[in-house]
Amino acid sequence: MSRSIASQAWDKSEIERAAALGRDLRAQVGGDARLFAARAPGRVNLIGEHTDYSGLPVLPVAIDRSTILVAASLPSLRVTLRNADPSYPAREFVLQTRIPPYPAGDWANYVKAAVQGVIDHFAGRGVEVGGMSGAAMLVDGRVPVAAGLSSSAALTVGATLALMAVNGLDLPPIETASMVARSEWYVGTMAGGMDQAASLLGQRDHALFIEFDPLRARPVKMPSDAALVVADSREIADKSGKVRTEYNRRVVECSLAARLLARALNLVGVRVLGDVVRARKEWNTAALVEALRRAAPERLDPDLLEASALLDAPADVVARDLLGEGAARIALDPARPLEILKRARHVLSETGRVLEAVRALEEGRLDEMGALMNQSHRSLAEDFDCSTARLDRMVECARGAGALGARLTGAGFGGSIVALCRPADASRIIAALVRGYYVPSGLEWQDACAVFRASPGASVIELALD
Ligand code: NG1
Repeated sequence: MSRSIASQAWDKSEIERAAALGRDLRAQVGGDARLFAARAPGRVNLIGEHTDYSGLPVLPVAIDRSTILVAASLPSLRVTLRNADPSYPAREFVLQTRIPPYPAGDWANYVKAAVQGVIDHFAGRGVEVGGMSGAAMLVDGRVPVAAGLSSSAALTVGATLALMAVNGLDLPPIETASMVARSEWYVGTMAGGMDQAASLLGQRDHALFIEFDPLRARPVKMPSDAALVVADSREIADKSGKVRTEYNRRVVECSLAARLLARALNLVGVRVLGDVVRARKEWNTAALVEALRRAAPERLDPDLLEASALLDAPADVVARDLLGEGAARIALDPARPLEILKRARHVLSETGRVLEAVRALEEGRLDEMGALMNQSHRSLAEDFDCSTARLDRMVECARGAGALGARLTGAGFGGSIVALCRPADASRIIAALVRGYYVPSGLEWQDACAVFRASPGASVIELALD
């Protein structure tokens, strides 16, 4: 097997996985078909958690765990989809202007999200959906699922690149990242775009300083004396259920905080906290939090009546702006008040930490980077209420064994932690997690806890099988 388009981003095992998928797909579609293989990594976020949907920066790395998706064009509008893991059932759907999703939780919705994104984007550039080719796709995902490592973004990015390749469509990576940034809205998560950008724009041995509105990314070299231990709590952070409700609630709380702050500061056109930060060149967390404290109670009723009075806007308009409309409208638990002050304090202080973290990494000040990660975890636990007792225990274990810093990574509510350490300390930290967390919890640890490396972003190649 060789690659007709050379790409140094793929490692040997990924090429082998693509070749195996390619042979299987060729048996399905016939020997003459052109085969394309997309490789899309997951990501681990070093710092900047729950800031992306406020339009504020993040600092993730693309990881050396990837999804490989092989595709061939079909002479129809059909998309057929199979997964190398038989627990994910085969699916088939048709390219059309509005693709109806499968019921919530279906794995193939991430592929539908990708396909819908490509259709919508290229419709604006004169590509009619009726003129596109469908595709036969075969997937092999090795990014741990529901672990806060963005297996969903890896699948969505892989499917996006594969569908574009079979249709001869191309975009610069930054534009592809903007296009797929909103794709998970299709599955009902109001996600911010970090995961897709990290998967597409990652660079070997670099973290990415990603900013939004407009999307841009700058690689930040990982110091050679730094290592990353990533450990999955095996507490399922499943975005199709309770975690999605919690996540979307945080999105609403943050955008309400932004609007209240904007009113207090006489700013117009504000949707998210990032708009406030961008409007105030000389901002600092303490001053903005104080302004919010003066402008509104710390928590507000979920019926939004009080919010509407404070914003001096009709309640139905406030509800539509914050919760969306129609089938996509977010339902808020009427018994739980919306936390405004705590959420804003996390997002604003986390933004400050991201900016300091970039400087600390660039200057090789790993102790400082570790301290910022520890502060981030605390803020996520205390102000954002998205840690769990198990994640807290793992973070403690890692720090106790010599990690320079450790924190939950991703949305939280389960999922993984990331620990920053000196390479020589990594095995001691893993051993401490095994002894202090996995064994007492009766959990398998072999595939759950490892040193991860920053890997290159997603790419697509044409396969030439022997
Ligand atoms: P994970 O951990 O992959 O579910 C989620 C969002 C990100 C970001 C983080 C929190 C999705 C698909 N991704 O990540 O955009 O908001 O939480 O920083 O929901």
